[in-house]
Amino acid sequence: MTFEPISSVFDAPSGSEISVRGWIHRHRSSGAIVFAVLRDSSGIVQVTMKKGNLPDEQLEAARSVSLEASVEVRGHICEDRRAPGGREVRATCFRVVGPAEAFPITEYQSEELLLDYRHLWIRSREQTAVMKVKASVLAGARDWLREQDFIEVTPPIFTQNACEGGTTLFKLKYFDRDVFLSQSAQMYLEALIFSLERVYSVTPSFRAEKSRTPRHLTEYWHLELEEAWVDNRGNMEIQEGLVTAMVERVLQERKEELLMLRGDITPLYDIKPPFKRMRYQEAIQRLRDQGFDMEWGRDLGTAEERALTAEETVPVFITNFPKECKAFYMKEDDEDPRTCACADLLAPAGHGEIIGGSERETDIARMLARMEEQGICTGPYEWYLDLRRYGSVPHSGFGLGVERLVRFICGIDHIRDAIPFPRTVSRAYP
Ligand code: NSS
Repeated sequence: MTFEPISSVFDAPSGSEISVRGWIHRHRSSGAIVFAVLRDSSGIVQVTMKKGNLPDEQLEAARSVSLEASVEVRGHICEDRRAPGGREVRATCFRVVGPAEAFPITEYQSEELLLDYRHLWIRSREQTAVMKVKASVLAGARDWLREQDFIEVTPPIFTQNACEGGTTLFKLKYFDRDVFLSQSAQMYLEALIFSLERVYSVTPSFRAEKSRTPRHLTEYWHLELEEAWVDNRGNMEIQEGLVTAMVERVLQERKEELLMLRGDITPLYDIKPPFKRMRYQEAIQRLRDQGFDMEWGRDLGTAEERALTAEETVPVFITNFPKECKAFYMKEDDEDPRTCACADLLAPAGHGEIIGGSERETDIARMLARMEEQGICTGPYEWYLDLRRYGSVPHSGFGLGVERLVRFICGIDHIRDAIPFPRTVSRAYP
């Protein structure tokens, strides 16, 4: 028997015969008829098993089958307005492949229980939809980056550097010394532009952040780019192009999933260049006008980012952050030396930061001075400083939190639902 994807039930001619297989998603029997909704990776379909249409022992097997058992069905496609999608399969053959014990997830469950059973809960229609969206987001990024002559590279995860500061590092034993799990591939990407010029990577990044918020994971997927000969302005244009291509790809491939997840998809059509640009100075002024107590030099937090973007329909770049709240590798802005040539990209409608990026300092003396100011010991960074010693070149780059973007696109409340097996402060199981 050859099996077709369940979605093809809705494309094939009515009356034709089809074999499908999948898992029992819903199930009920009334008198001589058994109704089951079957699920596979392509969708769901109603299957009806009626006495006389299939051997009695198969009807009995269908009657007693449990939710989430895997099964094979052969039957005829029939129009039926009451069935999901307007069609059903009337079975002539039914076989259980893998029976199921009583499924531990029932209709109303606490969030904690769903997280304990995450390995089973990821079968849900919502979770499946999010994972499909995520795959399209990544495919859209990779295709666009290839068109723009970026080369995908594979940086390490074990590292001795703190790219984003010491407070959020996971330390582990590496034979007889300590290493960290990577917070960012940035420094390695910087090393790679000297031969490849335009590079990107997609890697897990790790942050030992005690933040229990709907936008923090301790392990997340990081899409990072680095570009030689590009300044901060060019860096922002690349971000606009990339984010637009990612959203466009999802709209092309995953409209049905988006409709299920967020209902209204029209706001996603507004994600097109130019995105808005606002200097930090203006941002804190606006925040003060809204009653926030914001002094110069403080980074924006969740509440501030939400307030700044609540009414926006396109993403907003906040540029020119004060040097004291940003990393030592960021280049000082030529026109406003109190600030960095940098930008954070905030998603609209209150979603907050999805990208952090900047032009990089290329001058070794200035970089050493910044490191000293911030009390960073240069030992582990000698190799990184070498990049300023041998053919230093103007360059910029950024990092996009894949789950942050997926959360925004899908309109989901919590970032943990943008990754199949979330790692947070309180959870590393299953
Ligand atoms: O700390 S970042 O703002 N910047 C960097 O790591 C740079 N070194 C990247 C680069 O230039 N190559 O993090 C970048 C993005 C940030 O905008 C978020 O979207 C995401 O990474 N991010 C996170 N996502 C989920 N959970 C956590 N904890 C998290 N931290 C950052």
